[in-house]
Amino acid sequence: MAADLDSADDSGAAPRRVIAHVDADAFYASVHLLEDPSLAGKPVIVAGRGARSIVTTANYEARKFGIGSAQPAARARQLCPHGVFLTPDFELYRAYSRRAMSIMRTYSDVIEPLSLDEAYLDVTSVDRPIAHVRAMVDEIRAATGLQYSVGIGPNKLCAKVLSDFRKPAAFNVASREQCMELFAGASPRLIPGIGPKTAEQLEGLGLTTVAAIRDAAPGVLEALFNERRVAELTARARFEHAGIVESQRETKSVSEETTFEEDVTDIDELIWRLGELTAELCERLGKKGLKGRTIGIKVRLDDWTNVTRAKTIDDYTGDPLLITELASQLLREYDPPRPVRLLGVRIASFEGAEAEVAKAKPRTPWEQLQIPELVQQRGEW
Ligand code: TTP
Ligand code: MG
Repeated sequence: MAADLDSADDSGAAPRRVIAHVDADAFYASVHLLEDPSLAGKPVIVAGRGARSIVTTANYEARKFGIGSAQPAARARQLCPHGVFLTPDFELYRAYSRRAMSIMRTYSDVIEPLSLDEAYLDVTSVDRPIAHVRAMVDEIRAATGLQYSVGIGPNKLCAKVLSDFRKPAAFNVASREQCMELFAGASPRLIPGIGPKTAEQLEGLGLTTVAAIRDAAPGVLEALFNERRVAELTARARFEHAGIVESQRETKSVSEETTFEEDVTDIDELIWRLGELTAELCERLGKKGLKGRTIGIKVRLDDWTNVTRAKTIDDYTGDPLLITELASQLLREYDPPRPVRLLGVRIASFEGAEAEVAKAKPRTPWEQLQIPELVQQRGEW
């Protein structure tokens, strides 16, 4: 059965793997519920306070009212006036995330956190990977109260899609072939790497399901996409993915941005705000021990035009005064022609970045690992 996991395995093109993707259920909302048990059973919505704020997440009680991430908070209030609306508390989320991730690290050395509540783990080298991951989420639940949904498959793509299937408290294990079968009729939007724009283009071609992309007649996809993209889309529809779990993700850039309550036109005010953002940015840089030499700004105008400008200097810096000065120069040079809705500052090209990548390279020799029977455990779900 193990040989069925991935056709690429049979050809020897890709090493055999067992990848898990774990994602906390209604993460921010769950944290608030754990901190305040009196919220149990109530619809809880986490959103900012400002007029333009959006919903970051809502618990499953609130989702029954049609509330979801990225919805305007005002709309959520209409949909669920009796809901409990809370403002985000990132310190608290980070604390829960740290505890959960530190338990994960005791279960696998090869772990790639994607966000506070989400990570890939490579459990190829474990004897009984399914039981292992089950024990891990049980331990996290016992220690923190957080419930994670789990997907386990032969690659990151399968694992990711599986963890999102039948949430909350999902625990899905499937081979690549089973994923193809399971999600054949699903919208292409389900597949990471197929965004709303691509999905619309695919719909224009009459391809409204994952299976339709996989089975598209030769030339159909080529009408809209270049050769490389066609190969990528077809591979994704077949749940093929060669990416490895990157246990040490390199920080490529650090940025801070803010959306104003009211659009700002005055350049001096913008520069003052840039100074504030840079101070926060430098604090984060300091904590990470990073210095960079590319400084950039991001400006979103009131008509949603997005503009970025960047400049690379000779020496690495983490100095807020210097960074503010360079960012201000970029802003003055651009001279926003319309009121500004969002302003951001970014730093990249970090000192020692190349050395960090080199250090991250040596990984478990996948080729030597034996995969236990994954598919046979199907009875678990
Ligand atoms: P998700 O894992 O996408 O969502 P979730 O954990 O709230 O719910 P699910 O049960 O479907 O996994 O995101 C994790 C957290 O990231 C989420 O709790 C809040 C935050 N977030 C935002 O701030 N904005 C967003 O648009 C999304 C999707 C998430
Ligand atoms: Mg989540």
